[in-house]
Amino acid sequence: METLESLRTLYDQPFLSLLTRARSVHVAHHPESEIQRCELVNIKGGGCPEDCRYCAQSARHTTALAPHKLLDAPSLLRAAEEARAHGATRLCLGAAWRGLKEGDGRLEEVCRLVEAIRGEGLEICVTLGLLGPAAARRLREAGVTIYNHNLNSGPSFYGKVATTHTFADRLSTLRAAREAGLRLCSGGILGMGESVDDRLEMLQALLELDPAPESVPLNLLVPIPGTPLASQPPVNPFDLIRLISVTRVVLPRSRIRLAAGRRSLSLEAQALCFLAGANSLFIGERLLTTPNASFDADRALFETLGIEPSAPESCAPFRR
Ligand code: SAM
Ligand code: DTB
Ligand code: SF4
Repeated sequence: METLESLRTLYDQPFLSLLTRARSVHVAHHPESEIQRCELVNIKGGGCPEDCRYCAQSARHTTALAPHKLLDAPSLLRAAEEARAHGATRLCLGAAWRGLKEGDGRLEEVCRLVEAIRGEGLEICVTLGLLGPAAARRLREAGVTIYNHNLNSGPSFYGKVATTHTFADRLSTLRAAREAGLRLCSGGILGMGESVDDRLEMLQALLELDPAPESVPLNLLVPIPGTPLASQPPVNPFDLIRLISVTRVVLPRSRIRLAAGRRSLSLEAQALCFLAGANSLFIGERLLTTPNASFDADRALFETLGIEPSAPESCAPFRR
C-alpha cells in the first residue's frame, strides 16, 4: 500500500518524467484516445442542510440558486434522451440532500425515477449524499449501477470542508455502496485551500478502500458567490495535471474524470490532463448548478485531439 511519502515522491518528480510515467501506465490499461462522456441532471436542487463550504446548494449559504423539488419522471426521461443524443453513456443524477435512509419516502421516489430511465441504455449513477447498507441495496435493485460520493479532500483537511458530517461518514457511505454491489465513483475538489499533502491523503484513502473506486472525478473548485470559498484563488493547472498523473500511476484501471472547472482550462491544459490519464468528462450545458464547457468548445476539443467516445461499461464492480 502506498504511503504518503511514496505518493509525495511520485508527485514531486520532474513534471515531464511524471507525465511520461503516467502515460505509459495509461496506454497499458486503456485505449489511447477514448474518453467516457457523462452527463449530470440535478434532480433536486438547493436547500441542503449540510454546510459544505464549496457548495451552491447548502441552505446555510446565501447564493443566487433557487431551490427546486424532485424532478418528475417525464422530465427526467426527456433529459436522459437528450443526454444520449449528446453522446453520453452515463447519466449522473444529483440530489442536494444530506443523505437517505431506508424507509425514507424520498428513496422510493428516486427508485421510481431510476426505473423510468433504466431502459434507456445509459449507465445510471446517483449521488444522493450519505447512505446506509439497506438504502444502497434498494438503489441497486432499482437499477442504479454506480454511486457517486466524493471524499473531496483528505481526512486532515475535512473539518475545513464541512462540519455537519465527517470524513468517516463519507467513507462508510462508500463501503455501504460497495457492499450493495454498486460501482464506486469518488474523488475530490482542488482549490479549497488544501495542501498537496491533503490531496494525496485523499488519494491514499481512496486506495485504502480496496478495491478503489472505478471512477475518480477530480473537480476544480467552481467558486460560487455567497459561499465561504467564493474568493479562493484558481488552481495552477500543473498541480491538477500532477495529481491526475499520480492518480493514474497508483490506480491504473480506474477512470479518472476531469470534472468541474473544465471551462477554466485552456484546450492545451485539457490536452495535458488527458495525456496524464484523465479519460472521462462531463458533457452538457450544465453541471449541477453552474455552466459546463459549451458543446462548441467540446466539439473543437474532440476534433483537435482526435478523441473517441467510449462504449457503456459493464455493471460489475471490478477487483484490482
Ligand atoms: N449531496 C450529495 C453529496 O454531497 O455527495 C450529492 C451532491 S454534491 C453537490 C456532489 C459533489 O459535487 C460534491 O461532493 C463535490 O465534489 C462537487 N461539487 C459541488 N459543488 C462544487 C463546486 N462549487 N466546485 C467543484 N465541485 C463541486
Ligand atoms: C463530481 O465529482 N462533480 C459533479 C458530480 N460529481 C456530481 C458535480 C460538480 C458540481 C459543480 C458545481 C455546480 O454545478 O454546482
Ligand atoms: Fe452540497 Fe452535497 Fe454538501 Fe449538500 S451534502 S451542501 S448538496 S455537497
